[in-house]
Formats: sequence, structure tokens, C-alpha cells
Amino acid sequence: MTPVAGTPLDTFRAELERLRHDAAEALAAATNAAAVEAARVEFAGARSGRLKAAQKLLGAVPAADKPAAGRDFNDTKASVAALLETAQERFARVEDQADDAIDVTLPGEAVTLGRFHPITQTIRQIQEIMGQLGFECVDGPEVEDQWHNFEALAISPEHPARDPLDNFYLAVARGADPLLLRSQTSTVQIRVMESRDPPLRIVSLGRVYRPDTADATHYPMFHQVEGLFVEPGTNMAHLKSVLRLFASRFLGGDVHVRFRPSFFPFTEPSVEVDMEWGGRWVEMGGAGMVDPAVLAAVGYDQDAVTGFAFGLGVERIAARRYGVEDIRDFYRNDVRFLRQF
Ligand code: FA5
Repeated sequence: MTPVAGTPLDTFRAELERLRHDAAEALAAATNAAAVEAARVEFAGARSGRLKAAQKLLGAVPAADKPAAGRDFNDTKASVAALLETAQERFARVEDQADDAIDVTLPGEAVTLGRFHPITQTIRQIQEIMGQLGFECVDGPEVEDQWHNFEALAISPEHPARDPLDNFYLAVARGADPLLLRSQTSTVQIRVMESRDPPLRIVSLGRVYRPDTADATHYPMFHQVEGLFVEPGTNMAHLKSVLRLFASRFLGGDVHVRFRPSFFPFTEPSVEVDMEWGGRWVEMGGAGMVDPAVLAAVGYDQDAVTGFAFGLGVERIAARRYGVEDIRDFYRNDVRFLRQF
């Protein structure tokens, strides 16, 4: 029997249709999880939801129409449940995202950037300045043989500088010609002159090792900057000009350079180099004209070739520049100290 308008079945179906339509509309309009929950209570609430109320209308439907009405009811219930589920998922996703989202109103987390160690910074600055003066940077090994550390530099076997107590000889290399940790970067002068012809303008920065007791101006491992300039007609005035230009650029302002007579086996004449900056004279290193014996040792014509060399302590220069009173501070690994540079 086809139901006609106005029968209880029609009324029932019309209510189901309204209910489904209203639920769809309410859920489409919901803008947050609370609105979805309110719609759930209104339509699918177990006690007084509209589905529950519609179910009660089922009782008024004649027995013959009940199976069809029951199916319609179940369909409506299922489609409202599906609408609810879709809406709930939509806001669950939004809320999950909200948990991970960045609150742009919170103060930012400071990012701590690393930086180079002050000695590394100093080395790079020295390389840059010397590069501007036309000096090329070269490297040499830290483990050296007797020839490069002493003999080619005219440091004879009986010279006190070769004393085992003043050097780190390597136990693995005990023998007639034991290797050692280089005690000066002057080794690189020899290595460069052995492999190249003049003219030369080189600078070499690296570690050197001496069994010195650590104090405010000494450390058993430190760095030197070695310069070598070999060109015809070179003299001590050129040496002083280069050192003064370097010191003025590195320290800033007008730096005075003072030479005091000294002795190094590999330079003649030899000087100690002092620099005056901020009203104080500080000893920075040694220098001089390359000794003819050294030129001969590397196979140069000692009558035709002239050059100067210098070797400065990098820690001493850095301490002077940054106002550090004790060079041991560079190696204590105290980040409060290191952060200042
Ligand atoms: C030399 O090492 C020579 N090779 C320098 C040189 C090169 C002279 C070229 C002539 C020509 P000296 O031993 O004086 O020289 O050391 C040079 C500088 O290294 C010192 O003036 C000082 O600044 C630094 N120095 C020496 N020993 C230490 C140490 N234990 N800790 C920190 N710096 C040091």
C-alpha cells in the first residue's frame, strides 16, 4: 500500500527529513568542537535528542508501515552519525595542529651561535692583513726532523736550543735523528726556500711546542706567525716597515716598533721586536736578516740573495689586542671568557 500524504508514515518521514536537514545545516555552520558537541546533543543525545524523539513517533506508524519506517529511521540515524563524525574529525585535526602550532606572542628562544676561538680569529686576521701586504700563507708540519727545526737554521748539535729538556722529542723516533714537535715556525722558512726560488713573500701561522712552564705569558703549546721576505736589495728598514704596517693594522692606530739587538743563529743581524701600543712596550718576537749560512743550506746563492724573517707569538699579540692579562685564559675552555670575543 502506497502511503498518502498525511498518514503517520508521512509525518514520520517528514520529521526524519527535517531532522537530517537541520543536523547537516547545524554541523556545516559549526566553527569549533563545542558547536559540534552541542549539535550532537541536540540531534543524537541519548535522552532528549531529536533522533530519540523521532524514534518515539515510530510508535504511531501502523504495523504494516513499520518495517519501512524503521529502515528510514536507521538510515537517518546513520547519516546523522556520519555527519557528526566528519565534523568531529574536522575539529580534532584543527585542535591537534593547535597543540603543535607556534604561539607567536611568546618570547622567542634565543639561538646561541657558535664562534671562532679568539686565537683562530687572530690567526685569520693576521693572514688577511699579511695577504694585503702581498704575503702568501703556507703551512708546514708540526712533527719535524732535526734538519728543518735546527740544522738548516744553523743551530749546531751542541746548541742549548736542542737540549732534550727544551724540546718535545718523540719517543717513537728515538735514534740518531729523532723527530720532534717543532719548537718554532722558522722550519717553514726552510721548507719553502728548499722548494722554491726567490722572490718570496710568505707567512706561516701554526702551533709550536716547548716544555715551558705555563704562566701569564707562556704556554707549552702556542702559535707563531712566521714571515719570510726574500727579494733583491732587502734590508732592515723593509723589515721594520712591514712589522709596523702589520702592527698598526692589527692593533689599530699608530703602533711604534722597536728593535733591540739580539741573537738568533739563523739571522744576522738579529733583533727582538717590541711594539708600543697604549703607552706600553711589549715584546712580540724575534726577527732579522736571513743568515747567509741558511741561504747556503737551502741551496741559494748567498752572495746574490737577501731577505728578512720574523717570528712573533700569536698569543702575545692577541693578549695585547684584547687586553687579556694571562694567555692561559685562552686555553682554559671557560665559555664565559670565550664568549667575549
Ligand atoms: C723564535 O722562536 C724565532 N724562531 C723567531 C724568529 C723568527 C727570529 C725569524 C728571527 C727570524 P723566540 O724563541 O724568541 O724566537 O719566540 C718568538 C716569540 O714566541 C716570543 O717573542 C713570544 O712572543 C713567543 N713565545 C715564545 N715562547 C712562548 C711560550 N711558551 N708561550 C707563548 N708564547 C711564546
